[in-house]
Amino acid sequence: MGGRQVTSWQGMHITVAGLGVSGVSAARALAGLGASVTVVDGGDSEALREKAAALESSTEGVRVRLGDGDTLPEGTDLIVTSPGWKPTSPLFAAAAEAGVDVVGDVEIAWRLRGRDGREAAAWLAVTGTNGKTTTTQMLASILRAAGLRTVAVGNIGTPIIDIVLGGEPYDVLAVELSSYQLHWAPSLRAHSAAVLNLAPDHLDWHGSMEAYAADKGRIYEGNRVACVYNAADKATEDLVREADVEEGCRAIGFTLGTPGPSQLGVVEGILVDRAFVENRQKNAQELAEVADVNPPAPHNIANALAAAALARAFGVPPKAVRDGLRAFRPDAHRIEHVADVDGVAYVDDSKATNTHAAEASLAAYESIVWIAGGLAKGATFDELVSKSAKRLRGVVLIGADRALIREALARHAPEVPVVDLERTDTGAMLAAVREAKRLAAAGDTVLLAPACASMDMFTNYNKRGDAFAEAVSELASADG
Ligand code: UMA
Repeated sequence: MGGRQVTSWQGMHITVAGLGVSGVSAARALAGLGASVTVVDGGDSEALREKAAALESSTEGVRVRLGDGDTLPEGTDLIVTSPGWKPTSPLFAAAAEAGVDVVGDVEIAWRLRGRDGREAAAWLAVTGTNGKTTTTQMLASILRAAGLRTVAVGNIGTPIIDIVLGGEPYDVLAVELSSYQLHWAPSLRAHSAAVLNLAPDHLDWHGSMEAYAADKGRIYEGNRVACVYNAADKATEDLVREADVEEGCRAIGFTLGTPGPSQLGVVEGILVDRAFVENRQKNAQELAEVADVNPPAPHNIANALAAAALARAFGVPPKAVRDGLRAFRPDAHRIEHVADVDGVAYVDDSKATNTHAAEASLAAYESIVWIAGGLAKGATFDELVSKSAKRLRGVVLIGADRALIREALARHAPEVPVVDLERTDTGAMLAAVREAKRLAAAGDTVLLAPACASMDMFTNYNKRGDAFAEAVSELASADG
């Protein structure tokens, strides 16, 4: 990847790989700058056809080719890829052969910033295997509390090109970046950045753990003020050490313990800053109380400390950290930690209404009592159950299509105890939580991740999640 810096897009022939969220955003922006854009996508569904027609008719200079994601369009000067495309894709092999560069939408956004003549907003960037969306949202909340014009963008779902070219003036952006996006953004140089943690993930895409870590580590390249790392995760600190940063850029750690100099940490229930204070050998600055973090679970306190470190690197005062953390509300019913009772965590992922979402939340815990079932909407459960079997301590089934899950469990996890409640009434949730509690041991997680829609029993998934939380609190107070 040569990293050729393009200054004029007029008349360039650009191939955009992927007609997803980032592909549509990139195609519109580049055509708007005068490029001639061909979007290619390996898919050819009805939905993609409709999307292609809408894009072609609304944007001059864009044409879409569906059903072939492998062949390089004639005359391509540059490929702008969506993050999901693997580096080993045949399209990129063809590009390499033809001497054509491949970059991602984040790289394009970086090159386009400040185009309107205004000073470009600074980028505070967040990556990590887990917690990056929450941390990015917390960071945006803190920056807003400081009176700054900001928005949370990137992997979080809002394509960053749209924000950079959108015309709205921002002081600073809270940017969530995935390892894929980092891979395709060679010239990105953030003001400051954080890697929250590093665990094996997306290895099929990156090829190896080393390649995955190296792509995550790119977030620190060229940082100007702070590289924020997790003191409990040495791999993140190693990435800081390996990064080539601007003169004077500091390594800032966060820890759930007492912070050393140049760290943020926790002392007697208080989040404290020993990095961005005068005389950090002796002084510490109180930022917020642990109780200001929503929810105050350990992994989330770590997220809050990382967000606070980035905000402080940008010069945000301590009070705004507290106010921003207080104002932050996690997305409801999305892997929401409801309570800890007798050493068992109760987690509401009622929003997991399909197997894909349920698989993601089941992957987040080691030993699980799983509450599942509802309306399957034609789904099958073999893959989900076989992938998750080793994590299951027990299963409680509710809802209309629970037999489908029960049969998949019998096939792929015959040794896991299953309680089939044979109920579809609203009150079944209390019985389900009671059964789950009975199956769980200290250290386990009781996880509501139904992999099904809720409408057989509840008005919607919000009501299902609320019923779960009420049942947990009822059982906890009955105990207490
Ligand atoms: N496609 C092909 N060939 C391929 C791969 C994909 O033709 O080899 C086509 C698909 O048919 C589809 C399109 O490309 O039409 C999808 O592209 P994409 O998978 O890159 O998805 P986008 O819709 O552009 O969304 C991407 C991010 N997706 C991924 O990284 C997989 C979104 O992150 C992000 O919100 C969005 O850009 C805006 O920046 C999602 C995600 O799952 C949330 N991220 C992963 C994660 O968080 O773990 C990294």
